[in-house]
Amino acid sequence: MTEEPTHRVDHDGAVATVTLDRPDALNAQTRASRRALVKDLRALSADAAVRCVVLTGAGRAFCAGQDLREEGALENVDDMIRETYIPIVEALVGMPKPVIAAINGAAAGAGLSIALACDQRYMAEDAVLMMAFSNIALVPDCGGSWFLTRIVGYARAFEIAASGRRVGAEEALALDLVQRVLPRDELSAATQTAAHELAARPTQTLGWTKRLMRAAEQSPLGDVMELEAQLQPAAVGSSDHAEGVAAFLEKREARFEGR
Ligand code: T3D
Repeated sequence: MTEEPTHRVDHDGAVATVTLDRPDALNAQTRASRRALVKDLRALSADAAVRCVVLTGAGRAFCAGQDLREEGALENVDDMIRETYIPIVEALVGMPKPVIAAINGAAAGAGLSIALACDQRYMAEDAVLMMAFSNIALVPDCGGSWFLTRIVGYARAFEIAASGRRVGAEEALALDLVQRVLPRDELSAATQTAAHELAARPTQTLGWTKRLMRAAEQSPLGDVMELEAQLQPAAVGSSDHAEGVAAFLEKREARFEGR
């Protein structure tokens, strides 16, 4: 039996858009949907023609987290997390190119964790973020506690997680949980414009920048400066660096190719 696709991947030039596509379940995720997602995220990671990824949801939600109707979802939950949730986060964080979440509607539970694992978040003005885990007496997973604490600090992160309340767009922007808030009907176009702009930047170097800044969140200054010293020779040797310097000296726009 062929399984229904649970997300789709659309390509437009160097931008790939991954749309979680179970709208009747608010794009809640099952074990099978997460396996399929991991596979495609890894493929996008390896595809040099893709220079920016957008992650969004079909219908009125971004992602409601775990599908609470999935039979057997809680069997061997620790292994399930290791096998399917953690690899999604690792694929997004380790993606050697920018990933923008276009939060078109509710991002709840692991759905919020997944959005927080992206590099940037654009949010529809009527969308909500929810650390829904405590509402069903679960602890945060999929990296949610790590990302939220780093972005908003311990006290605010704990309050949001413990209450399980809805965080609206205005508050999310003020807390830097999202970088832009847009009317719902403008979200997709604005995200695509930003994605195409990012895709025209020196992609390989942005991948290394991601790596450095993620390391900076958890490593001492000396370690990060050492990693900078290790990565800079590769950046210096890149054709995009040569193009960037040439464009600067010739007073023209650089045409980066991502390598
Ligand atoms: O459990 C494990 O395996 C461990 C791993 C856990 C990871 C997690 O993600 S735990 C957290 C799971 N997610 C939630 O608890 C979120 C539950 N959903 C909500 O809180 C709300 O639905 C939303 C805030 C997302 C949206 O609210 P609203 O008012 O816009 O919609 P609604 O009316 O609550 O939901 C609409 C429908 O979607 C409804 O179905 P119905 O009545 O129309 O047939 C609702 O049951 C369904 N739905 C919403 N979330 C889920 C879901 N169905 C399955 N799984 C869901 N997560």
